[in-house]
Amino acid sequence: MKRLTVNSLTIVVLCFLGMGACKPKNAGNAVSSDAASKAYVAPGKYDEFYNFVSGGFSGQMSVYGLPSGRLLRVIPVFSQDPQDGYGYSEETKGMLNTSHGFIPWDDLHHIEASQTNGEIDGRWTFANGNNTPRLARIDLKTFRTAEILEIPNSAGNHSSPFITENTEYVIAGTRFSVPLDNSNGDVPINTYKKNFKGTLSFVKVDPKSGNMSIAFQIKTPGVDFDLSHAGKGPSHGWFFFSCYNSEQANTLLEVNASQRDKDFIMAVNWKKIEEYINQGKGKKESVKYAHNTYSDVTHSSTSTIETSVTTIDVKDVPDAVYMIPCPKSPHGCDVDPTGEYIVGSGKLAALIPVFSYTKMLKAIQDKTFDGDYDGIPVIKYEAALHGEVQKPGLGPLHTEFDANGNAYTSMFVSSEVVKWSVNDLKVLDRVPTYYSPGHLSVMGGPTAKPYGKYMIAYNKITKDRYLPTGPELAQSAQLFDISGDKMKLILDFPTVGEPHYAEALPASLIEKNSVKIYKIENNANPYAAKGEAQTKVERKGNQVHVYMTAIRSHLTPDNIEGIKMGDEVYFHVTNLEQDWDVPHGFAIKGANNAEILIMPGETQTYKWTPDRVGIFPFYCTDFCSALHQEMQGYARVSPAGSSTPLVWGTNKNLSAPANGTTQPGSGGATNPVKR
Ligand code: RUQ
Ligand code: CUA
Repeated sequence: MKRLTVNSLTIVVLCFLGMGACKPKNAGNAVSSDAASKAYVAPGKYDEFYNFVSGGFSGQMSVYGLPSGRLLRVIPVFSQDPQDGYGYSEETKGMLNTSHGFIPWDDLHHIEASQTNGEIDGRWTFANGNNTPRLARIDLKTFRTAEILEIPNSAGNHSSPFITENTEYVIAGTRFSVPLDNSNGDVPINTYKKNFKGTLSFVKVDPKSGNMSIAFQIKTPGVDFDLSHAGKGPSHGWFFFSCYNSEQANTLLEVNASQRDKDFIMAVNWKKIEEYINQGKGKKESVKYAHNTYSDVTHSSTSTIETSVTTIDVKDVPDAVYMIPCPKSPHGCDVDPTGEYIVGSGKLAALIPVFSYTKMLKAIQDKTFDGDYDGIPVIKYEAALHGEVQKPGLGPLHTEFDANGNAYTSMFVSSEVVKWSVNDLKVLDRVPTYYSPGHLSVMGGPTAKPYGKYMIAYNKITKDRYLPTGPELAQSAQLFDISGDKMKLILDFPTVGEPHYAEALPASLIEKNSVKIYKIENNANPYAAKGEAQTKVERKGNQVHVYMTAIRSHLTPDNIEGIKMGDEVYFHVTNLEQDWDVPHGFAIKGANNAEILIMPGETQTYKWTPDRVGIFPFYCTDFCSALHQEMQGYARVSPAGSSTPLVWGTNKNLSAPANGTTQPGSGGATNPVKR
């Protein structure tokens, strides 16, 4: 038995270290036409589900209809997006502000949909920024990023943004332990064990507005937190975090953090910690982190630098935190729909341990401990264990659940998805995937009420599957019908970015809440022109502010003179349309900027610093009407110090034709435009 384990582990390690992924023989199985018809959604019909998929190193979130696999939209979150000017317009730049300044990129790994009573409620999705630790909230009424919160005392926000069953908290567990922000960080790296700490941030979500705030951070020993899930039902009040590097290595982790036979799942009784915090046991620490929100009324972001956070040391919360041993570098940490079973997936393990919440509680009560880890009681492995799934495959990563008591685990090394029964831990079915699956997503899989029906695997490597695109190949998604006993491949398609986690929402939850326009009368952007009569151009020192409007099919003003070298020009463009789906865009020649896209009733600002004298055409970038190509204009840039007066207008002669002199720039009155 022992020997077998060692052998399989050797294979696992070899696959991991040297060979990359093992490709199963029949992975290339064709999708039968019968199966493929299950993925067919007629033109004009909505998909039943929409899968919100992390973009990984693209920093964005993509939304695919399922079962069709049609890409619906890419939602910009942590990266600038030239498609709609997110992070380029003056109003949205603040969303990407951090304590390090403006950061136009992050690595988005996980998606979590807001829940009420353990069920998806269709209000928000959350996302983690892995590199410069951040949490984002996306408003599903607009498919826009509404809020980004930086996480202090953290580095690599990987164990995130998992939530509790009523969205009380969204979690941010640090991947890298580091010296905390207000300690002396100028220490030798090999003092890791002494100076490096982990943190688990519990971020409160306002039930009405969704606004996030850090309630408290738990300071932990210097392990790496990988993933987590909240308890639900009976285990509501607990959170479970997988951690690796319990060796506390600071170099060559692939070897040095793979020494111990078991790492841990950390079980955190957050209800109890709330009590400690309410009793004043927390400590205020000064830190610096950005909190950015976006308003649909001012159509602007506000970025605030927060300066304090409440921390509590794991040593000061007796009876609230326990360690459960979990074999070999656990990755996924998943809780079944009943809330009773906690599945730990050891990347280097040849079995899947399933823990029982009830047994864990009993072990705590009976103090069935196996010593402690840095002062945290370690529960005896067998005492918390419901059982092990034997020979599930190699390299288990993530597990999701259907509504019938089945679990689905992705196997990175043996490149397959394995279906097993949560009750008796028997393997029921296995299907090959094309190369190595990372996460998988069952519809409603992490909730208390899974919808089941489909499971989608997001694969890391796709050699031979798609048309070669040079050295880097497209990532792959594979959709399986799981309505029967056997999983059936019904579709595969390439994806954008590098998908990790994904969560699916029924179309019906999204459709009913969708915003169609922003009411122009509610527009509180300080630079809004709520009608052509309010358009104007103002000089303030070297700043030129253009209050511009857009309506089919002209911009007002569309002729502007009097801009000079050395000026910064701000085009504040208000879209006057009040019809659904009529955005206008704006761009000007030579601007070091992306376009901006302005929704009906909204104002967005485009900054341009002219670099030479001349005439600069600008135009609407969105094909908005039959006369969209006519939606254009000119800006004239004169030398610094020249006497060209500031004049503007649409359908108005700016220069006096008789003597060729320019009229004084007194007004932005626009001659009536015939439509
Ligand atoms: S991860 S492939 Cu960043 Cu969620 Cu597991
Ligand atoms: Cu407005 Cu094209």
